[in-house]
Amino acid sequence: MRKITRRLILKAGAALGGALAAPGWAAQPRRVGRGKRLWYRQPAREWVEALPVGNGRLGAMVFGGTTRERLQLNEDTLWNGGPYDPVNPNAREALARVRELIFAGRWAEAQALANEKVMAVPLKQMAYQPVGNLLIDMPGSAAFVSDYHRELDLESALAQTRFTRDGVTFTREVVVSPIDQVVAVRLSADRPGAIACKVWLDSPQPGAALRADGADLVLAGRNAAQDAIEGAVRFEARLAATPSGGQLRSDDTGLAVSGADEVTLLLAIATSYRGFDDTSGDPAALARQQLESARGRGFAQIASETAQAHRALFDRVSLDLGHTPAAQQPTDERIKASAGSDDPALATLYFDYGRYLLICSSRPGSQPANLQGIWNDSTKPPWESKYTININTEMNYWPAEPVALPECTEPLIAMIRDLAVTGARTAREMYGARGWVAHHNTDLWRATAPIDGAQWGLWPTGGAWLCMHLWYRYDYGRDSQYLKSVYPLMAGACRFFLDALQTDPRTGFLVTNPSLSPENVHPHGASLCAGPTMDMQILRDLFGCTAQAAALLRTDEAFANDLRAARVRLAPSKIGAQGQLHEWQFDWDAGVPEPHHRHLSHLYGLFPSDQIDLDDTPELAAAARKSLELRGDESTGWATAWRANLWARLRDGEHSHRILTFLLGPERTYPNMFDAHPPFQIDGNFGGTRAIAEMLMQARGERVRLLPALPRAWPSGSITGLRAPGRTRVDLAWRSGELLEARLTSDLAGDRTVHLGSQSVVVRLEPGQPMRLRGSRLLQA
Ligand code: FUC
Repeated sequence: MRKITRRLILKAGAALGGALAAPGWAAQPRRVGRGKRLWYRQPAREWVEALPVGNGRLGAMVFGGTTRERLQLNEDTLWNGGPYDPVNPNAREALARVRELIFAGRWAEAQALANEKVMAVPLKQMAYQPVGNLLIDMPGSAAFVSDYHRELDLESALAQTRFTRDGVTFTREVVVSPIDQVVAVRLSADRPGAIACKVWLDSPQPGAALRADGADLVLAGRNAAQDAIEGAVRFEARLAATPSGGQLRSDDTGLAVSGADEVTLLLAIATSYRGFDDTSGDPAALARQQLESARGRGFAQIASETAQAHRALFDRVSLDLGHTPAAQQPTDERIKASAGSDDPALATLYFDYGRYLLICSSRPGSQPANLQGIWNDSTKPPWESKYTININTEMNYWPAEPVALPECTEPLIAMIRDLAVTGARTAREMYGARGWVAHHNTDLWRATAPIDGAQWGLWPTGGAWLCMHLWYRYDYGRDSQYLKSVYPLMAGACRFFLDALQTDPRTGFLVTNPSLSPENVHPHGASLCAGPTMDMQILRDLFGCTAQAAALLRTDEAFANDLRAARVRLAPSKIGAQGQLHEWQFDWDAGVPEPHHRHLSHLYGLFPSDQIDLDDTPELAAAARKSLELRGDESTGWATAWRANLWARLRDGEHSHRILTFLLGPERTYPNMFDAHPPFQIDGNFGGTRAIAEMLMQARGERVRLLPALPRAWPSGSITGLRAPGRTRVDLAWRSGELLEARLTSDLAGDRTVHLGSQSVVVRLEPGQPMRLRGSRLLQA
């Protein structure tokens, strides 16, 4: 290994003059097929063809109809129910027996008892809800429409519909402003006085009623009860129309505009939700206030400030995987043709769309992205469109740090703060333990008890896994004030396990009990077990980083020592008779009823964790590979995305790309590019985005691996603005499958080990001084 010294850096710095002009990252001129946008030649016929816009809190799906426009609306705090505590009062007493039965090998009996005594009341959590629709009817027939075009511009976060009828070209633009907190719509035409429309709001929520309030329209309602939990959320939407020219009339059925040159619609939506234990907000006052401050600002200003705020995040990363003529087709046609076409730019679009969706569904102050981000049109959404924290919520945030969107994790961090409160009660009452615990799901009310049924829900490691995202945020950003603020959450999650872990009488190792390997039934007629591999891997990570955090913060030395002592007593990952990684403490993998189970829980150690690594733990990496082969390549959307990440970690770019091709094809990607579980679930979009990043660069601690899984299908390309731990920025360009140039920049001085194939060099980064490495031998520039 070569060491690159300070003297060499100075030399590299001197050579920097030419770096920005290097062909790899020259700005691409905008041409058809190059724009970062989704586009179509027809209106959306169904919801999965409509285009999502959002500001983290407010979301809309834009259909782009020619006689009726529909904006399907969401607000991220409109969920069923109200504050509730689902801990089962019988759970604690029954748990001792459940544990005994599990250690005695009577797993099915343990599961039956747990189902009878331990599970949450109610057994389900609350569902995320749609607000309703903003509808715009325009006169004229769809039959006389020509030159139809509909698009979503990922850079300006603007959805646009354009068409011609009776010689007039109509344009409709939609943005959701993170600054003004309104949905803004502009209707315009190329002939004066041509805009006529009727505008109104509807809602599937109980008792929702529409009325005119002066010139505004107001829709007020409340949420529904569910599973005997009373609805406690009130909401209000307020809509104002500002026509230029023409006339505006409003009554309790809607607004009518005629003879206008242009109309701007502004829509504010608010609820009474103030927190998981407080629904005393005043939605009418909030919506009025939001609308008042946006009114009079004009669509152009709102849209340009929205674009500016969006681009401040979106423009941090730029990916180019090359373009072929396939990229000139409409997005739905590209998806349909993707399996047989050479269209590397489709992967680029998927990557850009993933970043777009994260920015639009998870902004500071909003709720975290749920199973559908913020976009849900059903009052009975799949899996309640809530937070499934045995993979799906974590996957939503897999791209955040590497694609330089750390702010987008703030809602997740805020949710973990809430869970540490509600989960402390669950820990105490259900387990008699300190700290806090969250099982496999949570909702707006931050419920933490086990739900659905023991075979899915009695998994105590959801909160622990979420806490890893607290650590990633620190590791990438190295802000010790931030670490101090989240350390108590990590310590609380650890404290629960210090109390709740059991000594396995067979092996003497510390194990979780009861637990399960997410949603997988083992050969003994149950999921419940002790010490599934995933739990051990997650706790090894959590105890390790929490002890490290305590050391960095110079606090809790004795506690950190307890964590280190417990960590080495956790049952290790093991290799089984098939050469596979054990999913459980026993070598059960060959006998499972569902060999292609979608979850890859025991491979957590390979990704997202790095406990298993080709260089550091080659035997375990080979076993993980075997397990991955046994599970197969094609699965549900998110599970396919996880597979692509895992193969990238095994540095098999061809395999990863093959899986990604399936993910981007019509079976797993809807025409609007939303991931298909099926049905729509946004995690696959985010997991796929991370997989693309992971194929190009992998980083852990102070180690950076360049182009670890570059497939032949992406022979030349570049990416700028990726992030690695230690506030490190990584820019890369490659040609004919070979590294052209890499540029590492950090404002923290320190060594980084850079790997490329079998080459590696240690470079010393100095604040703000880019370090350039050239070619397949990593020569300093
Ligand atoms: C887990 C998965 C399902 C689905 C659901 C939301 O239960 O096993 O596939 O993604 O979450």
